[in-house]
Amino acid sequence: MIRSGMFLIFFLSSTATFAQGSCPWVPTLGKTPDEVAKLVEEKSGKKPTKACGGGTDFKVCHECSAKLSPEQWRRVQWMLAEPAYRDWHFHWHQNSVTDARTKAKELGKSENELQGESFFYAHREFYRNVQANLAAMGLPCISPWSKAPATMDDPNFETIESVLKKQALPVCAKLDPGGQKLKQLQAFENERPSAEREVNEFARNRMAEVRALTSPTERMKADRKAQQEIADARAKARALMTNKPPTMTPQEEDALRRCLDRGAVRDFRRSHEDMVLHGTNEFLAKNSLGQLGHAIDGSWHGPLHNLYETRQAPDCDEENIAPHCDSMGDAISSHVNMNFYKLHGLVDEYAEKWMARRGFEIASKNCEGKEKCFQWTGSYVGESPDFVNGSGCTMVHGPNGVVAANRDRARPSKSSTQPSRGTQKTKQAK
Ligand SMILES: [Cu+2]
Repeated sequence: MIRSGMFLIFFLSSTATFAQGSCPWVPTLGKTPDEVAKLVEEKSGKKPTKACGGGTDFKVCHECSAKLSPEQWRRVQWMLAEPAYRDWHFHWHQNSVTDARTKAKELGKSENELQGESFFYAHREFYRNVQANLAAMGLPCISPWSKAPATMDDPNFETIESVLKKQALPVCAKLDPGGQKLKQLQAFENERPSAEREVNEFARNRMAEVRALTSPTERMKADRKAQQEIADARAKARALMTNKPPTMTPQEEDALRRCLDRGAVRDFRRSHEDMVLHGTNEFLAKNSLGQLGHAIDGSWHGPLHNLYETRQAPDCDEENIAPHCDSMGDAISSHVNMNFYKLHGLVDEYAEKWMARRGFEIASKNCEGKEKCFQWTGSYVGESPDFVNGSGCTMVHGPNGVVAANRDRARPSKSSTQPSRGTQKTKQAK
């Protein structure tokens, strides 16, 4: 069911100024960098000379900006919010693994490697399409986060820090005005998993011994003894930890713990080590591009999405396709969010670094006759919208806001084998 609000928008379509062939978006998928640059020049009247992040593939911009105003961003959001665009990104995540599996069998290659390459490849296409469309409208392109923070507290990674600050709930500030206790508790929580792993293993072994006993009385006695030993081991492990929890009453600790229960921050802190590791020369030398992509996709990429996840507006259900439905936590909406491009631009920096180390200057699906060219093997992009006058062009923004045009095209057809999208909440696939 389409929400009544959406009906209103679609009825407006009969009065919209949209006409066949007047789709404002520049289609970039599968085009060479020169072809994209030419399209940008035609629309904007200026030859693009800059790449904002990424390599030569991205030389489609006039200028780069760390941040666009919400109004500027909204202009390209109309394209990204198109139902067919949402489906494109969503189904890419749904289908890229299957595609890699099929291709791996055909080529006798590793599935993970092909998937990892496609992860870079497809996101490059998403990224480039946004950059080109911003430039075509005469707007600056969005610069990615340029490097991984050396530590979680690296001042160069201000955006992360500002998110952390924003996420500190007011109630936490009240409980712990200087934030010291929270920091202590956080350090303690970060150290705890490794300490607990050992105790858990000890507990597992001890309980296996108990279960192996056949006499019920002996088993009961042994169980009591084992429980005590496990409790002692837990207390000992806590005592050996470098970071201690702050001294406070159990109630206070409980309340403070709730402040810490910002899962996204915690997860990102845990995966931050990988973020640094994946950029080291040793890691880049040892792994193929596909392995690198697969490693990033499976470690810090997801937590970084979650870190920037904002609560989806209450009216953003499965049917609401409006541009403000741009939560970073779901593949149906994350690509509508500006931070997605900052994040995937950063992901792409790793691919660039990998290529540079090996002397590649360009990457192409067809390197024939080209020098220093990395030939993509995993290059699954899924089904992109038709930007000329089809499924990628059902909404056009007018001077006073939304003009949604062409009612027939507003919902792309979905095959019954495809999962319902809005209900998918994938933690890694975004
Ligand atoms: Cu992502």
